[in-house]
Amino acid sequence: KGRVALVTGASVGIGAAVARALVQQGMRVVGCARSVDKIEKLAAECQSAGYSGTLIPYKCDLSNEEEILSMFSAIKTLHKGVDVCINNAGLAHNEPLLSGKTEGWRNMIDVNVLALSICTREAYKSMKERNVDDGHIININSMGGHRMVPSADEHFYCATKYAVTALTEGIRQELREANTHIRATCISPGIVETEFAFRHHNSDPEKAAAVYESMKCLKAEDIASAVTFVLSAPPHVQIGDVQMRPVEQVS
Ligand code: NJP
Repeated sequence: KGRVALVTGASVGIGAAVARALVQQGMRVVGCARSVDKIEKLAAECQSAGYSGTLIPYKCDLSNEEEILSMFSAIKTLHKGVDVCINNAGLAHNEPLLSGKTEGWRNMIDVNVLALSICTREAYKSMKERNVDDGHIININSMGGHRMVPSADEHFYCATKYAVTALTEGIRQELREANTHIRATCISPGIVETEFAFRHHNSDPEKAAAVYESMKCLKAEDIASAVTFVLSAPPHVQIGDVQMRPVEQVS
């Protein structure tokens, strides 16, 4: 309560659900994305619902480091700093390894890997300069960050999420070496019913329809519940990774 959380990719899907849940719990949430109008709408909804926290919309293209650094500097000026950083923004282009376009690969690395790393470094800097010892970095990973999906369209995306698995463990180790009690966790969902999942199967709409019809997918709110669970763990508990799939998902 009263803490400042940054949620990246807060305009739709999982990020919007996480932002809403944290505002409901009384946090001051800076929600960023390119479509800031959607975050403004969500902020108004949170206010009308009478939630005790606030949602502050911030327009930021996370593939641009200068925009990320300006955002952290604005957060420092207006809200003193960040106590919790939820690295949620992510994307998947269907670009196989043997035929995909470099541009699509680069975009996935920029947002899924580099933006997450830059935000983590800047959030840690902000926590350290204010002696925040109970901060938390939460990375929204994927089950694709733990096993390769047998679909050429998803191989590069999986590689970026394997990077998130390695980065989360590396961040945890560096935080310990720095002698802080700041924690690092990743949450690894299977299929979640969001625009991401629909877009991802665009290349084969029949396949998408079959997947969605055949199983009850996770909801964005399920991931938001995992985030609030992780944040509510007692200070001595380090949750490394929460893997969650729909019951009916096989791979
Ligand atoms: O995705 P989606 P989800 N700069 O597409 C933002 C992981 N995941 O909520 O800029 C700034 O609905 C974008 O905002 P905008 C997945 O890998 C998902 O499902 O306005 N923001 C939007 O808010 C990802 O890490 C599934 O377009 C940028 C958000 O990112 C996380 O969950 C399964 C941006 C994407 O919203 C959230 O995914 C899984 C940029 N350059 C893992 N580019 C699943 N849904 O099935 C994108 O295993 N964003």
